[in-house]
Amino acid sequence: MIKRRIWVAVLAMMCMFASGCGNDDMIVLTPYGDAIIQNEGSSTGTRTTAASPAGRTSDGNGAATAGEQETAGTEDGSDPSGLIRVGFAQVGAESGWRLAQTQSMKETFTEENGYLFDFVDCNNNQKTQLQALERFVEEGVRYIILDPIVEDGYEDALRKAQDAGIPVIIVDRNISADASLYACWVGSDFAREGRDAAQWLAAYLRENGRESEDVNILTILGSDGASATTGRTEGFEEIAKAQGNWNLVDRQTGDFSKDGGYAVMKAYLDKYDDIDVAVCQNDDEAFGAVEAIKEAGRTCGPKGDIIIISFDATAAGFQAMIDGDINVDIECNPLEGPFVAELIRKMEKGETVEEIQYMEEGVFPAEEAADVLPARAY
Ligand code: GYE
Repeated sequence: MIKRRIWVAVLAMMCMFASGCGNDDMIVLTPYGDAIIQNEGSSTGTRTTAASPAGRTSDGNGAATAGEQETAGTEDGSDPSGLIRVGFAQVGAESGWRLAQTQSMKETFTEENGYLFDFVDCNNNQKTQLQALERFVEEGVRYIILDPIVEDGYEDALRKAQDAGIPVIIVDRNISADASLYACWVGSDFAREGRDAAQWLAAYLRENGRESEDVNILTILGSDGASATTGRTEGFEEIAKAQGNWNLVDRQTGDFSKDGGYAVMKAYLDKYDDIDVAVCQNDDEAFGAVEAIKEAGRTCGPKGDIIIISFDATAAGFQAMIDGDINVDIECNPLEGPFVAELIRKMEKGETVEEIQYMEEGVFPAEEAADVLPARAY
């Protein structure tokens, strides 16, 4: 590996100084500090936003540069003050995770750091989000950050941004639009999170001598159409279906909110007598579910009847584990601001950016919560 890194670095330098590479070759910087040579048209999972003398062009599809449109800012999309204008179309404020992500972005894109940040809370409404994107393009921001509420329906908006030469960085949730329509994506591997949850459950049942029991599982889904929902569901079900004795009894949406989690769990408790596991697709839903379980005179958590699996691993989720209400929290890391800033820094310099970047995440069972919580950043 080290040998390979030295080799590619040497090759990259030879290429730069001896112009031994064709015009179409480009040097790609990987997140590990490696430099690799990439031919135009070859795909190594990275994307270039080439620099023009004015600082930026579109992502290579021959669309207009920012200077060719009428904007409220300067020609290259920066503010007259010299700050870089960045528009962020945020999903909403439905959960503790979401607030942590918003804070990460707001702390990163400050005026002190050289940015003029245009933040829009889209209140979980795709129409509002599409309007925000349209306004960003009309006003000629330099970069757009989009956290897509649902997977589908962004093609036209992305095409307009591309035509205006504005790179779009997708964060957190995935999008079904063709990857050629946006610059790059930073977020979580939701299917892996779902598999992690199911694998934790399999190990937990084994440790407690319950591996051959019938296990009745109820899921409280996240918001409809969101990739965080579909990914976590697919990942969990992939492992669950291979178990033979796990029954996926029901799944209904709690919309990633505490109220939603409460309402769905209350309905489940009325309808089903024998519930072994409740999979809550985020912490807020888990808090609502725990409330409904307690109100019904039932118990949950490591010492209770119903096993609670949650996602996000916010500080409040850790506290609920310490309080004995949740069994395990699958981490989803919302601190994406610095990653996005690094992508913008590279694009400003005309460097290649990573097309896909996953956040680093772990699995936290209740017995570790008290030790880990003090070091948590969100
Ligand atoms: O799990 C949930 C939020 O998209 C990963 O959305 C995000 C999810 C997160 O509301 O709490």
